[in-house]
This record gives sequence, C-alpha cells and structure tokens, in this order.
Amino acid sequence: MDCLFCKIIEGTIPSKAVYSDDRAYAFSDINPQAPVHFLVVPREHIKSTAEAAEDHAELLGYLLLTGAKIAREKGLAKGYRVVINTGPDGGQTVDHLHVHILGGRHCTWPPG
Ligand code: D5M
Repeated sequence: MDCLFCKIIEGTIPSKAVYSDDRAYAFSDINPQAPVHFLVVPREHIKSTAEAAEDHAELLGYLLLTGAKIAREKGLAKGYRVVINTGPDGGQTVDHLHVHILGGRHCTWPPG
C-alpha cells in the first residue's frame, strides 16, 4: 500500500520516534507547529476517523491515552492541543489516521 505513514511505521522512511509498541507508533512532526509537536498513529492502516469501524473504538481510545502519556513524559503539565484532521475539509493531508499533539505554547481558539 502506498501510504507514507505505513512506510514510516515499517521504517522504510525515517522518522524521529517518540514512542512505539505493538499497536501504536509516535514520531515528531516534520513541520512542527509548536515547540512540541508529535503524531500518534495506529500500526493498523485506518484512513481516517470517518473510515474507522466500531471495532476500532478501543484502539482510538488507546491512541488518545498514548498521546496523553507521552505528553506527560514531555512535561506538558500546562496542557496541549489534540487534533485529528479528517478528510479534505478537515485539513487531512496524509490518509493514515493520526493524532496531532501540540504543546509548549498557548494554543488559541478557534483554529483556522
Ligand atoms: O497532518 C499530516 C502531518 O504529517 C503534517 O503535520 C506533516 C506531517 N508529516 C508529513 N510527512 C512527514 C514525515 N515524513 N515525517 C513526519 N511528519 C510528517 P494532516 O493532519 O494530515 O494535515
């Protein structure tokens, strides 16, 4: 499958890993929008939240909890932004579901 994040998970495209286990992989965003900006992705290829199935519910929760665990380890005690862009209007550019975690600065609302 021609998926950038599947290749990153496989290791055929390099990334700066911040976490890895049998279900999830997390790595630094190549174009950081905050002092801390990493992506948490499922090892399983799921295109987006719109394509996720009911039996992915536990995995989706796991991705959020994994992001929270890494954020704690990175000292983001004052908070952080969690973003899941979905589809073209949602600003999704890579069609492998990913959770953005952005921290280390104050995040404004609403986002653009
Ligand atoms: O976010 C896709 C994100 O993926 C965007 O913030 C850049 C990031 N990206 C793209 N290519 C790479 C590589 N090779 N390494 C690390 N990060 C990458 P979206 O929500 O789809 O707009």
